[in-house]
Amino acid sequence: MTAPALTPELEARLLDTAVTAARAATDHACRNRHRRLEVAQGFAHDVKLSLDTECQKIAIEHILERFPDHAILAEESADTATATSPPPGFEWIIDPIDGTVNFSHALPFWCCSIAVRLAGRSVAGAVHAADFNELYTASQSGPALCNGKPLHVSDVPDLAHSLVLTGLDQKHNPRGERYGVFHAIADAIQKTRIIGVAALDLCRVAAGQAEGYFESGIYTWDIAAAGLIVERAGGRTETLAALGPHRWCFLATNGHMHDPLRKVVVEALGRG
Ligand code: LIP
Repeated sequence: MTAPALTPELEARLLDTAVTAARAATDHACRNRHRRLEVAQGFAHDVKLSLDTECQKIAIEHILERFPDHAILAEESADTATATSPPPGFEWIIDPIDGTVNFSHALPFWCCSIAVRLAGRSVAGAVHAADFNELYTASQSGPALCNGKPLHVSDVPDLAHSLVLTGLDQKHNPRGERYGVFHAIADAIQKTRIIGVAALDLCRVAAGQAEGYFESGIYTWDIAAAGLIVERAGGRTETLAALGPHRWCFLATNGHMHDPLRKVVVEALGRG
């Protein structure tokens, strides 16, 4: 089956739909903030909120109203046990609340991330960080924007002057390698930060506020929209390993210090 044609008009409609759906999801989360502790499922280092599922439903309704025959891959309903290939046509990738733990603590570092892929490649994406009033967008042939203003990655050329956003994969990687990689990155650069919201971290790389982002294990819905935003802002993204269904070891940078950071990460991962 051949992939459907992506005209400029369709690209614009897809982006507009990603924005509308992301805004609708965050609007629901904000209006129901008083319910932020309603837990659907608890884990040792993570949580699923009732609002995750509700916001996801709202986003899906907005998308299917406009594109009823498109496929959906969404965090709260995804099958993370069975390996599947992306469909040949359009597929929407939804993280209704990225940074759920932050949201549940009333920390403002959370967002809704929505991307649409064609044959497995992101062609449009929106990240809405409601508490910062920041809407990040990009499309395959359009610029990366924050609230309509162009984004560009930083010019910082080397590790010594770089700030890198990262995370600790506590849920899926209990063996301790995560601390080895963290130490290696921390020793090589100016500063690391763990903010706990991958999509927004990547948008901050696109905005030139951080030079890099690395996580040893992260899901497709955390990176599908913001990875495109980094690329359209002039940065570089790279999947270092496929870890299982929808899960990746992932690096994104301003491009200038990509190879040196990649070397640090790969060597540390190799040491286990
Ligand atoms: C979270 C990410 C965070 C990562 C966590 C988790 P969620 O997404 O954004 O950066 O370190 O492992 O995946 O679960 O809040 O949508």
